[in-house]
Amino acid sequence: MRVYLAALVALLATRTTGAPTVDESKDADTIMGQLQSKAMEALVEAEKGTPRRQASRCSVGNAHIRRDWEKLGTDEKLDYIRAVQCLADSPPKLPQYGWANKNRYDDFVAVHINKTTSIHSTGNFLSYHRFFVYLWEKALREECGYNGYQPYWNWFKYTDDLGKSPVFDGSSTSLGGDGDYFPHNGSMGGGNTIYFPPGKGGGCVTSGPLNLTINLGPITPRMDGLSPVGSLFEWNPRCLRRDLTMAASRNLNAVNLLNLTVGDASHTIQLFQNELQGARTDPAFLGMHGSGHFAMGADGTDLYASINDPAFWLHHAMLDRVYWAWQALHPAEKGKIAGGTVMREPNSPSAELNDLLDAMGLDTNKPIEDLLDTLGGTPLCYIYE
Ligand SMILES: [Cu+2]
Repeated sequence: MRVYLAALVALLATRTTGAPTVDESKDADTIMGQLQSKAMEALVEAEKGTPRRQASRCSVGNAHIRRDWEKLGTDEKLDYIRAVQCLADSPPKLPQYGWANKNRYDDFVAVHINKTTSIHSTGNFLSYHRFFVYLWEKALREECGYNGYQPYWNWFKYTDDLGKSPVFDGSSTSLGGDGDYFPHNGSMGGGNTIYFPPGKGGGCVTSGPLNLTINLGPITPRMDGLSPVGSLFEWNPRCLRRDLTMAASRNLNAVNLLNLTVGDASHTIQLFQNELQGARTDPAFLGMHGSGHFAMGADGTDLYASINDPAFWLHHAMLDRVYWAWQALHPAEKGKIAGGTVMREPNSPSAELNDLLDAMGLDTNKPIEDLLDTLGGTPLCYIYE
């Protein structure tokens, strides 16, 4: 009863002030934890007395839980890593397109490359990537026997030294460490407006348990010293490269998180998604999406083929976590979308809720509206912890 009352009081406070109250003096990780708790309270409250939810088989109580990589046990991390390697070692299932997709992981890479200009800076950016991470999680589980759910990279820790992050520390329970040293002149983000000096890597990832040969891309690498292939689906077998870049990871901070979730950029879906993607009128702002990609550096800077880096999935799960929390805390906006259908063409036709998200054979296509509720059961049923 006490818990219920506390939740109700918190919800009423949220409703009356119009924005959830968080202690803005705290660090980003603590603020995200507060937002996470308030999001859960709001979801529990919203479920009470909602006929659709009661009829649905999915509820907060039985939803799958996506967790911080750091919070997984050793066996859980090893199970995830094993399943990623399994997809990379399995034959492709989408041979029909004639792409250089040589394994099952490459199927996802090839679909992302193919869809790039219709899933970024568009009205389906958030829903498509949510769908995509779900399909990846499903493949890990159903095709490679992974027992858990998609973990996320908690951006807000180790921003000053990504090499200490359990995701990137190069240990046997990481997704590999920094790339080997490769002399270069840094990377350019934000449409060549933002300069990132070189880190200590830039070359092949040789540490950690994964043994990946990547086959597609790079298409638009932003790191000096990486050359694009001549065509989108050319076969270019090589190692995965990283250049852990703290000048980018430091954008993943409390000021930007607060702006997105309780501040000026939190009020509408359009403001929220533009801020998340760095589509401000200020071109020198990268947003959290781009900041995470440039923090990985090297292959991670390639809008088309950054998915070759297995940290892509943990980064996009974290983006989805922020979106999920924002949705729970902005009930009037959570079912809306905003934006066009072609990248960098604001005058392209508007995205609509019944537009199909094209999985290109990875799964059946789904309308955007089916992906807006992670507890909707169509097909999603998960929460973040
Ligand atoms: Cu993408």
